[in-house]
Amino acid sequence: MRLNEAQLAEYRQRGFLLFPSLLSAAEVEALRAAMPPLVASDGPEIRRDRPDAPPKIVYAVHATSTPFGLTSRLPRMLGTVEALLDEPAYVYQSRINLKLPFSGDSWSWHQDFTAWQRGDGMPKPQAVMAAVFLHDCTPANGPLLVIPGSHTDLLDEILGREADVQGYDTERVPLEVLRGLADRGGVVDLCGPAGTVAFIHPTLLHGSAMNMTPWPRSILYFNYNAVSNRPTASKRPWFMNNPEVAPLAPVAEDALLATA
Ligand SMILES: O=C(O)CCC(=O)C(=O)O
Repeated sequence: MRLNEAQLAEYRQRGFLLFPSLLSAAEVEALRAAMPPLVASDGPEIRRDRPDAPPKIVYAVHATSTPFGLTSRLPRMLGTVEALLDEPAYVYQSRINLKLPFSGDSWSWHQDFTAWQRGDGMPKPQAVMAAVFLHDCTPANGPLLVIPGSHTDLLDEILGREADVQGYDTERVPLEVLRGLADRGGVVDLCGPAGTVAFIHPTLLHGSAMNMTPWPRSILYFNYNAVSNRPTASKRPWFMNNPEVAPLAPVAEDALLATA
């Protein structure tokens, strides 16, 4: 997909672009139909709160499921990412976050790049997080929340003294830092019908609240990295830091539907 100058400028300024219904209802249906075997499987790439609890995160779906793998390579997805990065890309990490009815984790404010740099030695925030809504995202079911414009303020620099903090342990982000960024940029909930896709800068502050509805809220994430930006360390397993760093080749725009 081609992006025009206004869209590129918006991404640079606000740190995200939202495309309602970028995937059709039939394409979303094909992805949802591919979910049961993934959710029923077991192994380290499936995260649960307890051994008998339902999965809350399923990693590496681009590698373990053909429909999800094809989706990561649709020109609408990959072409948009490459336009934002201005270079070829690969999927560094993919996962489905299944926010369960009446529950689901809430995610405190964080930048994903912090974890990728500390966990895997990703050199630069030359990456894009693509969030594909597998269910409608509404204010009631714990949609992604973002602080527009916050990607230009690297929290690691603001919090230089906190360099030992790992992963998503961002609870200690001082409230005055968050308040300053939110006062400036506001807080926006990314809502839209299933099939909507948000392309998000990896240093944009984001989070989400719990799902207060009786229905699931699943979001599929493809975290694309520029091929020139491959991580320098591999402390984390393959499903978090994909060792296959060759540039992705696009498939036909109807490739996902052809599997249905
Ligand atoms: O899926 C969500 O609600 C939030 C996920 C998130 O913030 C993340 O994966 O970085």
